Amino acid sequence: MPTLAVIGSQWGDEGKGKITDYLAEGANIVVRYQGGANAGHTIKIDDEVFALHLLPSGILRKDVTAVIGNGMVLDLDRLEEEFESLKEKGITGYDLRISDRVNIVLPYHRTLDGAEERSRGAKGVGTTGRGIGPCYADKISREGIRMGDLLDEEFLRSRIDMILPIKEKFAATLGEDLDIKKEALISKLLAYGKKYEDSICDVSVLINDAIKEGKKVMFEGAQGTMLDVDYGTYPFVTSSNCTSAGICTGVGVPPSAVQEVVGVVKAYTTRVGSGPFVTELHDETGEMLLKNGGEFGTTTGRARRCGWLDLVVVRHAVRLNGLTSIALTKLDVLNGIKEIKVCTAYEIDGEEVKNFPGNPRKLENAKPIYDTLEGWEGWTEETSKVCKRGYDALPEKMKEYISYIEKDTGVPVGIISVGKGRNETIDRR
Ligand code: 2SA
Ligand code: GDP
Ligand code: MG
Repeated sequence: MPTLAVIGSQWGDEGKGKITDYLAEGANIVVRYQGGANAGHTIKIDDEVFALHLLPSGILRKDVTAVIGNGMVLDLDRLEEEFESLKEKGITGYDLRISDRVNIVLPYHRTLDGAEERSRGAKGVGTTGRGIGPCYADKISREGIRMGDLLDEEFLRSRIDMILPIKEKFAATLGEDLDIKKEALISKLLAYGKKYEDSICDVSVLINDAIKEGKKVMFEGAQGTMLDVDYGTYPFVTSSNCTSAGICTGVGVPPSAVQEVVGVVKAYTTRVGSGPFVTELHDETGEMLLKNGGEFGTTTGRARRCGWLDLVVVRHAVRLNGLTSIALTKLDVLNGIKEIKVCTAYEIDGEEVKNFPGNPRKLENAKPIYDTLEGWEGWTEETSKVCKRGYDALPEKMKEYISYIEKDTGVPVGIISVGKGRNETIDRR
């Protein structure tokens, strides 16, 4: 299949990094279409662990062109840090392209992110503090700086002259003095422009041409469906369209360009940050998932909230993204649990609700309706060995869990992940 998207089907951290890296074998291009340095995609190759925030997960495969699409928000200081950490691990010589239209995260976006969160008080979103919301807000209110602007000093100056006073006034209303050193900022941006001049391009032309030539193009999502600014748990969401719809505007391709859509589903649910989470567990099972799953933010280190698999959420993701298959991850974390619960619907004000509600007040009253499945207690085989033997070697109860998800969602589970490594993966596609 020449084009394929990898999308988070829950609240992010489903294992998109691992799955994108796995699927990127033989790919020509991996392009990210939304989000910024708030993302944290972890990839384990042999004994080395890589945490990517801005760079597409294909960057670790030789011969893959990694592309930063216009729908992202790009923090060039963080990009430097990311290159540095890859260099320390011996990764150099990649092919990176950056959209001329991508909006740049500036230092004042990070300051404003913190100031806005503080102003929200107890009702805060729990952002990553990476300036994501303020940068996207500037994009929409037409007060952003884009990558292509860094190549044109006169234009950049005129933009900065217009934008800075507006930002300073707004910051003052939140009690912040941005204290921006204008000339230093302009010089820094121009230097970045020079540095990346050869990488800056029209991503829409690049990707559409590649598709016409029959190249294998992958679209990598960040965060997840429930953090989508339109269809997630608004206002507790990120500021971009994480769903497959975001690919069209975030890369500059028509809907027909996306042929396969792989939804990454974690075998249970996690969420980092504030907002509703119907299947959240506040007991020892929740603690066990946190501990065994290593559920700590890849970017901020925050502990993730944990709970049972919520199929209301997954069906929402199936419909919104047009999932053609599921990559089911972290099944190994459920090892040893006697009974596994799966949420199939919510009870809200005495009624059974099967579709994820848009009204946050309704969600406050939602109670999970569970089905209980037998776990695969006592399964102790080494996962990479089992994976070599294939699907049939998995414990019966795990296969029943997988079939249950397929039946409920109507989508085949094409990839099964039972560990962090590339070789801890079963491919049934
Ligand atoms: P923001 O910073 O404006 O995008 O925050 C808005 C909400 O989106 C959530 N969010 C995330 N949720 C899960 N994973 C993310 N990436 C990191 C990771 C997060 C981390 O891989 O672990 O390290 O904390 C991510 N990015 C944004 C965020 O928690 C807010 O709820
Ligand atoms: P992403 O944001 O969706 O890319 O996910 P993160 O990288 O933030 O978090 C997923 C974490 O789970 C990472 O530490 C991965 O290495 C790890 N992981 C991925 N798949 C599996 C799996 O099948 N089993 C286990 N135990 N860990 C996994
Ligand atoms: Mg993550």
